[in-house]
Amino acid sequence: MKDELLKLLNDADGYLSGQALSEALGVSRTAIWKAINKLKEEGFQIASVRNKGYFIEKTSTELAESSVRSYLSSGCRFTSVKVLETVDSTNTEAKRLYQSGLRSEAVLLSKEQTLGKGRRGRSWLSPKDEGIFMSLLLMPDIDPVQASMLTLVAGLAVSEAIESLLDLKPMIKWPNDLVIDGKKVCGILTEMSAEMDFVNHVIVGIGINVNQVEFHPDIVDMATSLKKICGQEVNRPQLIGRIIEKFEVYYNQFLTMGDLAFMTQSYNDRCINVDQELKVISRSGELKGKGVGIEKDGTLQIRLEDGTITSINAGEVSVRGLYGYI
Ligand code: BT5
Repeated sequence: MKDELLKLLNDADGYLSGQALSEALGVSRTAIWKAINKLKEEGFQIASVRNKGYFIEKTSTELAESSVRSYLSSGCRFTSVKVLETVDSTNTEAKRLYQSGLRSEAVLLSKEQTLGKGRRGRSWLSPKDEGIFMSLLLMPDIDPVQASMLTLVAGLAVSEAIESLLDLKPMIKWPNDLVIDGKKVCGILTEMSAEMDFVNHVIVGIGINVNQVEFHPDIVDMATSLKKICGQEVNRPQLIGRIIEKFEVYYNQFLTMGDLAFMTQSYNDRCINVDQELKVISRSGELKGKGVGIEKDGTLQIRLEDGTITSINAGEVSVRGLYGYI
């Protein structure tokens, strides 16, 4: 109830009366008063004014630990949220944190990256103060072959988080890109340290072009940002909070079920590769076909030109649309 109360306060434009809150949450006004006191004890700045009700001090849109935390519910599994001024790569830093002994799941953000990483040695351009550069350090009790599914969990979480705040529906280009109007707005890099049958840690790195409007010449034709699409500055801490919240829900379901059956439909609904002509480039050569959708193990099914269906694994292939970037 406390978390729902916090959400109502955070989303409100002005004061909310005790009566309105008790009706919205279906609890007594005394219960609201007690929950407000608990939130204050936790450090939330909530004003209570007679005859007006409650008002939460809006956190700044600056990227800071406190502003991100204010959007997270108190039961969030990620108890550690850290924001760095600058770093080579948040994924690399998360790995260093693990190596130096950190053993709790954590969220690591940086205002800029000087050596942001894409897949297979590619780079992720990460201009200061304009994007979201975030790594989730996870220690899931899963088989190493399941780790690539976390890229898809993150993709769905980011896409839904953006949609819920900005009324845009980013499509997912399997396995790791989000695309709006044919251009890339987010990329995900999942890295893992594992033994044959045991995962030490998984790092899910998420890069989102948020408030930049100028792009490096290398990517100007293929990249876009949320601000470019929706025409307004986007509140990064709020978006980060929403992403973590969505990710946590799906991550918990994934850990319980061990596969992605719970989200294949939502994923395929957003997957730009469904019914799209594809070229798959793998170590063993090239395949052409049409995307069918993901399976519960995270593989993408493709109907080949001869009508047979094959499944491809995220770790092994690069998928390109036959025409242009998508
Ligand atoms: C990705 O790789 O898309 C994964 C990107 C992951 C970035 C996050 S940021 C936080 C965390 N820390 C890290 O160091 N990395 C993660 P890939 O599919 O290989 O795409 C890389 C390609 O995307 C590059 O070769 C460029 O063509 C293009 N690219 C680079 N920067 C971009 C940007 N800001 N926006 C759109 N496209 C970009």
